[in-house]
Amino acid sequence: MHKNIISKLVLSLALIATGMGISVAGDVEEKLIAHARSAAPAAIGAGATIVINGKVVAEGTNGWTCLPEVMPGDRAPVCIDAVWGEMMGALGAKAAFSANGVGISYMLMGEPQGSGVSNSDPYHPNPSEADDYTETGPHLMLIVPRELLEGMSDDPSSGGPYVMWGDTDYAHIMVPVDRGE
Ligand SMILES: [Cu+2]
Repeated sequence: MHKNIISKLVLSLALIATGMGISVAGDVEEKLIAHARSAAPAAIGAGATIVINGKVVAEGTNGWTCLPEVMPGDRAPVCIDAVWGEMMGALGAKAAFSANGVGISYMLMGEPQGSGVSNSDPYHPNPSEADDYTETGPHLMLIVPRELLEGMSDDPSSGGPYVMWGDTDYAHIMVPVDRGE
């Protein structure tokens, strides 16, 4: 029991360290890596580069990148391709972005409860209070050239694909999927 408390303490300290951008201990890092890879189908996750706190902790071979969380602290794992990498970089820097081609990302684990976003405003100061707060289960996300978004629903409750952040440079299509379990 004593040992258990200590290992819990070590774990929480390591998680605090993660939030501060400090390298994490080995077994915690392994868990975060597995958590990151779980966002995509196994074949993609296995070959992906893993980035934790902006640092590459495992080099991949297939051009995909998996992260243990999208926004700091949300615990929502995501695997992205190069176009998504560019878009997320622009999103983080509040910089302009326009898609020349298709970008694909996977969030097959969905988002932990309470970690959703405003469907219109990526920078909403308090997303859970937003009128258009949305939380999505397992899904894919597609970036396409803007003109292809025309006429597509932006209603997250439609049950089908919908546009997220449609009036921003970071517009993308959310595609709810079933994990088939
Ligand atoms: Cu989205």
